[in-house]
Amino acid sequence: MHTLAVQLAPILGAEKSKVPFYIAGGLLVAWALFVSLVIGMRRSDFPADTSQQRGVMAISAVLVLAAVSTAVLTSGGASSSEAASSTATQSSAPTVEEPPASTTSTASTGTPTATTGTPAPPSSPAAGNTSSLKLAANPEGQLSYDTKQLSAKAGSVTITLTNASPVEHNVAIAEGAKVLGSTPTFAGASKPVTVTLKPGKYTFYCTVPGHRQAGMEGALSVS
Ligand SMILES: [Cu+2]
Repeated sequence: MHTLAVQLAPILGAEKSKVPFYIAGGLLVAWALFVSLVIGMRRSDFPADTSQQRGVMAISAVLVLAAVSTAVLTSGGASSSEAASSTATQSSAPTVEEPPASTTSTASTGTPTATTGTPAPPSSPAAGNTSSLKLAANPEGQLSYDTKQLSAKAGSVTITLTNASPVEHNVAIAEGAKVLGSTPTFAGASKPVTVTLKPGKYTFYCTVPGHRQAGMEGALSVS
């Protein structure tokens, strides 16, 4: 019975929490040996009847269930298939079961720090700023804004134009001769225009013909 020595070796070396698993597994192996060797070989008429057959099957089922369940309980989260296979290969059970438990714990603790470690998508520091500016056309219909000087931080710059007059206006943001963005041309409402700007000197003006020349323009300073 050198298989018994194989059974006892991991039991003595294993931690106490796995003892129920080895007891149940040992009982299962002992039962299998008993049925196959003692009864099966010496008694040719076995199983004698169906009740005896059912008794052997019932005891076998209970022992397999006990071995699998104790394997699952003592292995700390290993799947039932791993537990079932470890009952078949008893001697390698302690080394097989330890790695999955440790890898799952490091994986679960690793993910939260990974998600909190990168809160925002990569972007330049300047792009993080958002400036919101207000501009109004003359409410009496004169061709002028309420200011000729605006300033903003580099990044996303929004100018909201309020035009309470009956004359249609807009506001465009330009760098030199290049228009970077503009509101629609409208009257009796407020509409925004948003552009992303680096530090520098820009202009804003109304693109309705004649309005810029009449005075609807100003300087936009971005720092
Ligand atoms: Cu205008």
